[in-house]
Amino acid sequence: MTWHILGAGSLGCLWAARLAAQQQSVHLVLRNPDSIAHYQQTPGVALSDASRQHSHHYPVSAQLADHPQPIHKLLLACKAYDAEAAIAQVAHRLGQHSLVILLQNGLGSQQAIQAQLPTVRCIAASTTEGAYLAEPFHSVFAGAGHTWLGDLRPDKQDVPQELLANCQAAGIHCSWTPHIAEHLWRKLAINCAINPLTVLHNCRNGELLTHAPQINTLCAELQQLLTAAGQAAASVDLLQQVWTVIDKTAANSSSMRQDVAHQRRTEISYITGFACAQSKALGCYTPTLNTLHAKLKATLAARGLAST
Ligand code: NAD
Ligand code: KPL
Repeated sequence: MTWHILGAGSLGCLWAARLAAQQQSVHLVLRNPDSIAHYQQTPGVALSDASRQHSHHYPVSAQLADHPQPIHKLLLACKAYDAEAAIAQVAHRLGQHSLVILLQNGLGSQQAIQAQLPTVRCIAASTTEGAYLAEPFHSVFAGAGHTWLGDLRPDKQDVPQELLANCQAAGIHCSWTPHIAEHLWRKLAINCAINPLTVLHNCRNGELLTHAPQINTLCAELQQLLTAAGQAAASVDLLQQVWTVIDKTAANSSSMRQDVAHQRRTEISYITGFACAQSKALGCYTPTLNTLHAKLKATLAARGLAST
């Protein structure tokens, strides 16, 4: 079955290249005719390994959102803040047998899209893979990882075997989980504990060791929040997990710090923004988290970046 990939950035091109390498039929859905024209000047989607010594091009076709072809399998690979608008552009091409994989970080966009498409099966993904763009349509696979896939609706748990087989055949390490919400909330909490502080202290992940008391307080509040949100399982050993991630990624800049360094919009509304909104709605006491979010917004605004 044909894949459509909406969002031809780092992860969208990474997926497109790997699927195309296995002769799976893939179409990129690009923003506008200029983007199509730009893409047509290239030899196709390019994929390099982390060393950038080996690159391959894949002549994947490209189309616009208003193309008449129905979409059966869609990978939505844009940023969380673009997701609702992007899906709205192709909603008329989706049917009740379509599958949509939502690759967005954080939380909030996935639920909004499932509400926007009540009859379409939306599968949320949580990935530890890492990629960046060397240039437009050229993805560098910077970090191998694993992708968890699962349905946000508890009543829809039949495993989409063909989809998983397609991904695995393309070398995409992935597994199905009936507990995707738990994965997403845990990743959200880890992102809340690490990413904003790396921006506020302008430091690499490992340097957060010098801010241990703040991280410990933050994790205690996040644990309370996860429990109040019905995600107690995601809160187990959160502090230990945060320190493990900090240790394993000590030399890295968090994705949020990289966004700020490149003057790109962050996904703050879907990370600390979502956590603070949930905390308020659930009546949790999370003063450290709230202050962190407010400081982050002020820092972004001072740098001329969107604070939503
Ligand atoms: P990206 O910015 O590299 O790519 C997103 C692409 O979507 C851009 O090319 C953008 O132009 C396109 N897009 C947005 N709206 C569109 C529309 N309406 N029509 C067509 N194209 C549209 O982003 P990314 O790094 O690939 O990340 C995608 C998501 O995956 C994010 O939520 C990110 O946090 C998450 N994620 C990324 C990585 C990574 O290593 N890159 C790792 C884990 C999670
Ligand atoms: O996921 C991450 C990110 O940079 O977005 C890490 C740093 C691994 C955890 O917050």
